[in-house]
Amino acid sequence: MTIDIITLFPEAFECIMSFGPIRKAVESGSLKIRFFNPVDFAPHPKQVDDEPYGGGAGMVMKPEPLYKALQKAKEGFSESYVIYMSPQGRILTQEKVKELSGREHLVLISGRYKGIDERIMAFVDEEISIGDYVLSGGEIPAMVILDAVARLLPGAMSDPDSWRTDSFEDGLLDAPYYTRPREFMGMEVPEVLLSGHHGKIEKWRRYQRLKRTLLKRPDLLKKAKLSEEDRRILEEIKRELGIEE
Ligand code: 4FV
Repeated sequence: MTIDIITLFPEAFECIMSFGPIRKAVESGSLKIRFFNPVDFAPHPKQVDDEPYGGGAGMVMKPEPLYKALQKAKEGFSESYVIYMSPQGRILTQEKVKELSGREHLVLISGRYKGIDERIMAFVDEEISIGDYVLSGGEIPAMVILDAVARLLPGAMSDPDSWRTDSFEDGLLDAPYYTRPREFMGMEVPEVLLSGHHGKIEKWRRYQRLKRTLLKRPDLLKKAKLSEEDRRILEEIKRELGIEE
């Protein structure tokens, strides 16, 4: 897949592209990343922002340089999916990440200043937010999508199966992890994990995922794929912890 990023600061991405799943996905050929800087599409004197009509503080990104950068990025692609990163967007989820990782061409528009001229939204397929707070630019949100999508691509992860047990994979939070040493600061590793009994270990991890999701993100349980056994375990945990409905 190709992920194009429209940004005034392409240099901001150099670091996260130089290691980990993003670099490995690019090296394995499953991912191509390109940058389009609106400045390169702005007529002299290269103005990419201007005052907002109607007054008010801050500046707005001008439509023409953004439009030309977008047209250039879409050249040669039959199907491009254009995303504008903004607080007005739907909050990014792993479900959305998986959907995006199946596409051939993504264009991520990273705004700056107060945002982009609203007329560019006519060329945007989806608005996505990474959370209910305000950043100084859309670059970090674009990096979030880049990392979350890249790690699902062939060649990105040393253990391709690793993401299968990730949080949200089946709508639940992940189980706790332990590694050597067996004893740390007086704290032991749960016995079952040392038993080598994979059935018991799987059961324990499922129990932990259900319990942690119930305690930390009960909202997720509504959408999670739960078996009858899961529901029975959840009722048992609620009884144990005295959690009312
Ligand atoms: C943001 C977010 C975000 C708003 C104005 C960039 C800033 C500035 N994007 N999720 N939260 N964007 O705060 O995606 O241009």
